[in-house]
Amino acid sequence: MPATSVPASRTLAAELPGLTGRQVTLHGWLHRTRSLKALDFLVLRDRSGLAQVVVTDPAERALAARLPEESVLEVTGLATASAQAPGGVEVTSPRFTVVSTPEAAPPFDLFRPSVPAGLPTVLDHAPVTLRHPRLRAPHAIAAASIAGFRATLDGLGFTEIHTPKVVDSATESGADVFALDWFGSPAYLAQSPQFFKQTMVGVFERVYETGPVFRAEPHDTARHLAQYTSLDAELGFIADHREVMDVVRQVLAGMTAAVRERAGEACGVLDVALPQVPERIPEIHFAQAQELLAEHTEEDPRGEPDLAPAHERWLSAWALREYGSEFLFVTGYPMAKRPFYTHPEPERPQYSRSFDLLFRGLELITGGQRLHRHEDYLHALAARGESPEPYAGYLAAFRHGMPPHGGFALGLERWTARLTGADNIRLATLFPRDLHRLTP
Ligand code: AMO
Repeated sequence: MPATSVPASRTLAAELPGLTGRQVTLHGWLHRTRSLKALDFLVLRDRSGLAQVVVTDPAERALAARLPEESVLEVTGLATASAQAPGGVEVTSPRFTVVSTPEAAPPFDLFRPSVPAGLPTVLDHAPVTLRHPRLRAPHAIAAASIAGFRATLDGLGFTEIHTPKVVDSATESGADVFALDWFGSPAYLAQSPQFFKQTMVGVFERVYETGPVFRAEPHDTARHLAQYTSLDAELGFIADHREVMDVVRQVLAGMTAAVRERAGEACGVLDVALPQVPERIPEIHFAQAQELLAEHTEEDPRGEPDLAPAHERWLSAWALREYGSEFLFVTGYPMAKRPFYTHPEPERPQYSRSFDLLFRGLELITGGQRLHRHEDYLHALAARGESPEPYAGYLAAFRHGMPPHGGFALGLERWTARLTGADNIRLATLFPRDLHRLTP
C-alpha cells in the first residue's frame, strides 16, 4: 500500500549512528541494491546521506527484488551496529513500504562513484542526474558559499536587498541585453543590480544582493552563462577602491569558512582543496601586468584595453609562484573598457579605480569605486556620446547627494566551478541557460 504521509518520527541516515538498538523509520530513495545468496543489501539515500539496509526475510527480499532504483521507500527496522556499514550502523529486519515507483530509469547508475556520461547527457537529464552525489555536491557548496557571503556582510553592517530583474535600460556597457515586451513598452532583463545597489547606498550605506542576472552574450565557452547568480555588494563612505578590496578579502574568507563548516561532506565527495585566503591578497596594476606579460610570454598585450583569458591564467600562475596565493587583484583597468559609472584614477585618468579578482586562472570578481557626483555622470555619459535620458531613474539618486562609494560582484557559478575543479561552469549551475539551452 502506498503511504500518503511522512510520520513525525522520521530518522535520517546521518542520525543512525546515535540510535543503535532502536527501532527506526527511514524515508528516501533506493540508491542501490546488491543481492547475495542469503541476503540483499539495499542502500537508501536521503538528504543527509546513505544508509545500508540488510534484508534477509524471504517476503521482504521478494519485494526488494522488484524495486527499481530511485523507488521512494519507507523502511522500518532495527538500527544495528556493523563495522562494514557506512557510519558503523545498518538497518536490519526491515519492513518496506513503497511510497512511489519510478516510471523511467536514470540515464546511468547513480550509485557508481564516477559519472559515466558526458555533459549533454548530464544536463539533458538534470532532474535525475543531479541526484548523483558528485553532481549534487557543487550545489551544496554553492549554498554554503552564499550563506558565508551573507554572514560576512551581515557582520559588517550590510543590509540585504532584492531589486527588480526587469529594467528599462542596460547597466553594463559591452554586455548584451535580452529585450522583452513589458505591457507594450520595451524592457530588458537586468544584466546586474548595479544601478539599484548604488542607489541603495543612499538609503542603507551598505547593501548586498544575491540573485539572477542575464547576459545575452553569444559566448559559447566553458565559463559563460546567459543567466548566472551574481553576489553583489556596495558600500558608501570609502576613500577609494582599496576599501572595497578589503571587503572582498573578508567575503572570500567568510565564504571559504562557510564551505568548510557547512559543506564538508560535499567537499569530501569531490576532494575539494579549499583555498587559503591570505591576510593580504597580492595585487598588480593593469599596466604592470601588461609589462610582465610582454616580458615573459610570446605576446605583447600593451595597448590592449583588457586582459585575454590566457593572460588571466598566466597572471594567476605567476601570483601562485611569486606569492603562494590562488587569488590576485588586478587593479586600474583602462577606463575605455569599464562602464561609465567607473571612477577614474585622479592622477592617470586613462586608468580606473577598479579591479578584477583572479582566482585559479579565472576572473571571479569585478569591482571598483564609482562616480558619486551628478555632474560627473553627465560628463561621463556625454564623453561616451550617450544621452542621460535612459538613465534618469538611476541618476536621480546622485541629484540628491551621494557619498563616495564602490562595490563588487562575484559570479557564484564561477566560484563553485573553480572550487570543485569543474572544467565547465555548467557543472556548477543548476539548470544552465546558455546559447543552446533553455530546458530543462
Ligand atoms: P561583470 O560584468 O564583470 O561586472 O560581472 C561580475 C562577475 O560576474 C561573473 N560573470 C559571469 N559568470 C557567468 N557567465 C557570464 N556570462 C558572466 N559574466 C560575468 C564573473 C564576473 O567577474 N556591475 C559589475 C560589478 C561591479 O562593479 O560591482 C559587473 O556586473 O565572475
